[in-house]
Amino acid sequence: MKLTGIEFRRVRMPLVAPFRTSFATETTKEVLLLRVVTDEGEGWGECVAMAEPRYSSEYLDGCADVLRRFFLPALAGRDVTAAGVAPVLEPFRGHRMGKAALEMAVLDAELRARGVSLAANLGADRERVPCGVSVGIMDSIPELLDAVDGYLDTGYQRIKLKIQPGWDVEPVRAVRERFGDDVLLQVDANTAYTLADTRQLAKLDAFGLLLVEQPLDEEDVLGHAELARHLETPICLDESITSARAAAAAIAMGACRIVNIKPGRVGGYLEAKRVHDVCAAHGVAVWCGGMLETGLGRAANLAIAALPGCTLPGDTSASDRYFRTDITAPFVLQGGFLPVPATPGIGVEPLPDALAEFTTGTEFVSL
Ligand code: NPQ
Ligand code: MG
Repeated sequence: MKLTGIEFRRVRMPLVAPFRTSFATETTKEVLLLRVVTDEGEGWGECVAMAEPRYSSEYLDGCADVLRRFFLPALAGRDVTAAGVAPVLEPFRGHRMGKAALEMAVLDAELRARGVSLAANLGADRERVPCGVSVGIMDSIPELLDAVDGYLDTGYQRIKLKIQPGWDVEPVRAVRERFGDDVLLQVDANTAYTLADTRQLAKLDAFGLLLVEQPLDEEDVLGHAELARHLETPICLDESITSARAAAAAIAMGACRIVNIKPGRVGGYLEAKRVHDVCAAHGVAVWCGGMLETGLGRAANLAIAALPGCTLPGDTSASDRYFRTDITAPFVLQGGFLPVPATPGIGVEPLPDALAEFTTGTEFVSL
C-alpha cells in the first residue's frame, strides 16, 4: 500500500490516581497517536514513550521529531507493507518506540484492508486472557493494602507491586500477611537497585513471589546473571530486553528466567512476536507488559497476551485501572479476564468525541 498522509495527534489523559514508580510519579498520561492514511484505508498507531525520558531514553517530542525528520521520508513514495517498515527504518539506530508506533499504524491499516485481526495474524490462540495489575508505590502500607484489596475485589488475577529501596520487603510482607500466600504476587523495581543490594533483594525470597522484574540497570544484563545466582525468586527482564536478539543473549547468560514483552520497547508488534518465539523456544515464560496505553495500544497488547507462550497474567489491565474515560470503547474486566479483539486490524478505533476531548494538538503531514 501507499502512504498518502499521516496525522500526529497529541493526547493528554488524566489518570484516575497518581501512579508512582521508582522513576516518576505520573498524574496524567501523555500520548502521541499516529493515524496513517493509505490508498487502502487508514490505521492507528500509539507511541508509548513518556513525555520525559525516565523509563527509557525515548520521549514523545523526540519520537515525533525522528518520525517527521527521518522515518516518514524513508517510507514516502514507497510501496509499504507492515513487515517492510522495520527493514526500511533499520538504517536508523534505536528509537524503537517511534518505529513501533509507525509500524503499528501500518499494520492496523494493512490488516483491516485484508480483514484479518492482529491476534490471528500473530498466531494468538485464545479469545480472552487473564489479567494482572501494576500497583504503584504508596505513601503508607494501609493505603497500599486498600488499593490491593480493591484490585482483588475487581477480579485481577495477579498483583504486581512497584518497589524501590525503602519500599520493598515491608509492602510485600504486608500484602502476604493480609491476603495470603495464594495471591499471585510479583514486584517491579524499574532498575532501582545495584548488585550491592543483593542481600536486601534476597529477603524477598521468603514471600513466594512469581518474579522480580528488572532490579538492576537496563545495561547491566551480566549483573542480573550474577544476581540470579543469589536469588531463588526468578528474575524477569523488562527494560533490558530491547529486541529478540537481546532476549536470546540474556537467556544464554542466565540473566532471566522470565521476560516482560512490551512492543514499544522492542520496536514493534512484529519484533514482539519474535521475542515471544525466542523465549518459547528456550522454555522461558513471557507475559505482556503495559505502558498505560489508551484503548488502541491496549487492544493490540491483548493480541500479544493471547500468544501461546504468554503463560503468566500480564499488565493488560482494564481501561478503568488508569482512565475514567478511554478514547476507545473501554476494556472491561470480566471475571478477571479481558476479551482479545477479533475484528480486523487492532480491532478498535477511537470514539470521535472522547478523542476530541483529550486531544491537545494535531498536525497532518501529506506524503
Ligand atoms: C513497567 N508499566 O512495567 C511499566 C512502567 C511504567 C504498568 O508498571 C507513562 C508511560 C507512565 C509509561 C509508568 C507498568 C508509566 C509508563 C510506569 C511505564 O515497568
Ligand atoms: Mg517493568
